[in-house]
Amino acid sequence: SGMLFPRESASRELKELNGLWAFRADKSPNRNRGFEEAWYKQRLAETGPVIDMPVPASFNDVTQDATLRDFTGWVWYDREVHLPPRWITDEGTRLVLRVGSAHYYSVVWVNGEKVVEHNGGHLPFEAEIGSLFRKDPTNPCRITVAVNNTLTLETLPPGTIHYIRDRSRYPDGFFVQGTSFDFFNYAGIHRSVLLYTTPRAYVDDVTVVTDFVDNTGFVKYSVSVRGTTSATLKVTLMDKDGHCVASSNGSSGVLKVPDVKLWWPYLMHENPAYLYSMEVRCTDSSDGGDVYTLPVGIRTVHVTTTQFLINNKPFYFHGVNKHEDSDIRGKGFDWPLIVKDFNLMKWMGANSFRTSHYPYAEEILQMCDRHGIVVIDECPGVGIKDIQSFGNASLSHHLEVMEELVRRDKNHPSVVMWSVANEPAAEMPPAEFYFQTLIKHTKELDPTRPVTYVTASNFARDKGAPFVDVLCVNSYFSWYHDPGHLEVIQLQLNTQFEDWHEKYQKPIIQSEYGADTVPGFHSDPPVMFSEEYQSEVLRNYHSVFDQKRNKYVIGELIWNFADFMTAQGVTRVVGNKKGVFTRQRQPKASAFILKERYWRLANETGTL
Ligand code: E9O
Repeated sequence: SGMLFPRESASRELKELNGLWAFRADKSPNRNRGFEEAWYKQRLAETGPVIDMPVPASFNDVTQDATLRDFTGWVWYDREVHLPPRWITDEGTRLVLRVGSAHYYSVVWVNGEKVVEHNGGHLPFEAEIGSLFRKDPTNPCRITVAVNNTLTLETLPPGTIHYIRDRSRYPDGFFVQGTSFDFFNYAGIHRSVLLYTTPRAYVDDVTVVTDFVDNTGFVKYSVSVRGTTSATLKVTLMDKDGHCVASSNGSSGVLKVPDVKLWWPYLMHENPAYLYSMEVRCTDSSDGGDVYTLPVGIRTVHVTTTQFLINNKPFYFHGVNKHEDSDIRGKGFDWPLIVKDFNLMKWMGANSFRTSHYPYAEEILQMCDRHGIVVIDECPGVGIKDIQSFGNASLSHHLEVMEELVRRDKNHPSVVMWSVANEPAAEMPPAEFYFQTLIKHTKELDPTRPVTYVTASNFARDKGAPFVDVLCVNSYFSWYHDPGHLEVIQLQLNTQFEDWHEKYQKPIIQSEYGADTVPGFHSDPPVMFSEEYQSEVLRNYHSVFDQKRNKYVIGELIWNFADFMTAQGVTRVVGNKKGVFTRQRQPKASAFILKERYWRLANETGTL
């Protein structure tokens, strides 16, 4: 089935269940008491002590409980909802419960009955729940969600659990959740939980693929309808003013758009991010029919051996890598934070970002569609370092995650490329079959977008690079290698580009570079962790980008947009400090360097 973003319409109602839920972490020795005692069968508050927990939010940073901050295992949420009676009594209404994301493994019950389970922390899942109420319309609706943040070598991202049984040195039950990725494993219900209705016969999925020739745009669409065999479909494409520009009947077809206004990245065109609305209306004899409206941007993406083309014009990525991360809410969805981040990206002239290292909230991609910011959409394949994570169980889960990701994000004009992983151990022998299979599968799911993964592996030993469309390379010259030696950067970066280019003849994005910087640390001459050092690292990288960017280097994405939380460790001082903004979104000196550079690049390469 599809996973259309829930939207209200003449035929669809929606009720957000955000706010305070009851919450209880299962701290029993085997972390399994909640299942043994079937906590889902009653109100959570009847099973033992509960606390208030905001949804959406990570649970880690909102309490004063140190054991909850670093908790690994099952946590339980519940709340009751009052359903509008007509949602229950009207046989023609279909009622769906949807979770935008919960990290990592979730089980959901409604009034004690299990309705859905989901494996994976960054993508939505839903269940039809109307039938549970039809028997007894007086039922209240109690929703229970159990979420487990344990990571294993078969999850994405992978992790390991180490039990330490030395009772002379460690307390009873001591274990460590290990990870090999560099961000804090925030957990909980991270995105909106909501209920929505559709008619019995409903629009289940819509797929659009766009193209243009001269002044004519083409929107190839296909629609799947469920709950009926006799529906008639009407598809109408409207411009910004609501005027119909094309229409069609039938579950698939091509809409021809005269005088097309293309979707352009901002900074590349004076009228960027143009969105049409595609109204899909299905009418069934038995009820009033369903209406779903999808924003559609008409644009094309192509990759040559040296260029990344959007609407056949070369596009240069000057942007950032981000995280979903902030004080207190952790990875929880937060509109003020999102709007602030977009304002900062525009302030600095960033035209693109990578969703390092997992799929971001759909609302963020919708912002990108509307603002003309280009996205490399990355799946949670980060920290794949252990050979076991290249095994069959991992691969088949990874294929499923790509299916879920493409299903969710396929219609966003802002999404121009899929990234299937970040810095995997791509030199290991099984990496070849793994990435060949994964990339082939992704291209079958979506033949219209290029596919990459981000490598930190050596060009000579990388086993997955032959299969990508664009090489995305991370490097940290003068930081992890030759720390303190700014003078090696230009030589080593030149060599890096030439090596990869010579071997593969593919366009290259510098997908990470940067330096940890404690805001307010100053030093001249520059030393590591000072604002001056970060600025110098950037200047040195930039001078090489400038030599290569009209050749085959097609982009530069700073690591990172903002400081972010990580696991505790001796190389991290309250998190990773490679942000050009602090975690509170205030600029370091480097932010001004990027701002100047990105606006200069926009003026040179765009139409401004
Ligand atoms: C992935 C990102 O999530 N790339 C990392 C970033 C970092 O700041 C991290 O936050 O550490 C860099 C990978 C560095 C690999 C080189 C290791 C060399 C050890 C000598």
